[in-house]
Amino acid sequence: MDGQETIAAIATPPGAGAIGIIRISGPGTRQIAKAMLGDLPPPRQASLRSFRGETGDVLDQGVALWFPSPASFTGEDLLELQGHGGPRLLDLVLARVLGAGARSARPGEFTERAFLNGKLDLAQAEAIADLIQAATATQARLASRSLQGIFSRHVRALVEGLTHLRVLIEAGLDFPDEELDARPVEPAAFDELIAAAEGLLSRTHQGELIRDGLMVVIAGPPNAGKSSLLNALVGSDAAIVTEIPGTTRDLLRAEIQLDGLPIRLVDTAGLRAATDPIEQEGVRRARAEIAQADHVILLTDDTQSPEAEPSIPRDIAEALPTGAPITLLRNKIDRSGRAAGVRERADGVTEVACSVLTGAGMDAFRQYLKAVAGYQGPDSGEFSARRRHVDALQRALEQLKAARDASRIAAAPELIAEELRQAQASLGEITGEVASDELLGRIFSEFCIGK
Ligand SMILES: Nc1nc2c(ncn2[C@@H]2O[C@H](COP(=O)(O)OP(=O)(O)O)[C@@H](O)[C@H]2O)c(=O)[nH]1
Ligand SMILES: [Mg+2]
Repeated sequence: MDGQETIAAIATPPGAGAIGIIRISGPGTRQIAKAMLGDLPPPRQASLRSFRGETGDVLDQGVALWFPSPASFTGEDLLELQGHGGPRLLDLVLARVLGAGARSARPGEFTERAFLNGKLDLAQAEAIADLIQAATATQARLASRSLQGIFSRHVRALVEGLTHLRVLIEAGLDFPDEELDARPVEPAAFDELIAAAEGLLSRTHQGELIRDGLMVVIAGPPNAGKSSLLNALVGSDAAIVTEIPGTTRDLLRAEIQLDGLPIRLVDTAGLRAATDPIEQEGVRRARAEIAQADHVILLTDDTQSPEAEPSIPRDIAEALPTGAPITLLRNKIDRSGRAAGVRERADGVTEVACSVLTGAGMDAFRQYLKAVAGYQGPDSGEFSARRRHVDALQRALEQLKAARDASRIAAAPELIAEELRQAQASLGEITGEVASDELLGRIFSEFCIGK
């Protein structure tokens, strides 16, 4: 990362538009502005200017916005040239800016500089990308709240409580002989913090669910009604349905929303010992999808074995990521005569009885899908969050609990202090106080150019 270079990019989307914006940031911006505009426009005011080429020819005319450091998005000197939105014209103006000493910005580089200059924290920077990529109104609303710093404030409040505890414990380390400070911190002092972390984890999980949704894989033997289920959930004939077993060979993907919860559905080839090489490949791909699923729906044809309690095949259970549930769906109850509904069996397997064809039991199944994911509805989200935030909070929570356990057995204060230090570092990963170059690279490379 070289903050000394001046960067430039077209900030508006590719293609023709009413307005095209070029952004320039860095120490050379002042010079470039003078060269192209003739003078430095008054700060933070829209100024009509001609954008001039190297020989003084007018390339375009438009609004120039000059934001001297530090009061700019990046914290550096920043210039925005708002001209006409013709792609060739914009290329021409950008080439002129690059010729005057800037280099092309990498994706997300403006936001990365804003982060490195302390204009926003890492969770806020991520919220910018989420805001731009939001596919639903709820996603956009929650990303905007994260960008405002609502999520970060919750994390900071937790860090504050943690710091307070650390001070108490580390004071005991530094002044072991003083009566007052040597008194061990009561385990109950941890409880409030742990409860706060648990509450935040649950809300962060909601935010992550609304942003990322779930991947639900539909599996089971040929002809059980898997493709029919996908069609019913999507509400259109996306997949081919026939009475011929082995119809589906390719994976079929569809995205749906249940009450604001995004779900990526995958319909797979029926799992059986296929002899046809095409179908074999389909079965192999079905298994590969199962290994990445958040939830597997295993269909059975209830007319085939209405009396039996079908079991979950071992290979499927083992292929599934840890923690991802499998649900057994007894389909075609319109012909088997079973009552629709969801029930938990004595062996812990959840069974859903329904008819994809008639729709009996399908509403209960939809409700069930949301409940298993822990989704509390579109109004439950408070801010947007990502998987890495959930992971970091989970780690911080475990470390907090470890600290409490250590204090319960009156362990050495050094041990307790170390657990708390680690919990604080985990929380610091969310806001970016603790972040590797690799993590930053991964986050900012997802941005679009010019942001
Ligand atoms: N009676 C009845 N037939 C169904 C139901 N669901 C699917 N089918 C039929 O079962 C056959 C196989 O369905 P399909 O979705 O292609 O199964 P897949 O091989 O698992 O994808 C088709 O003829 C469907 O019309 C149901 O709930 N009741
Ligand atoms: Mg099928």
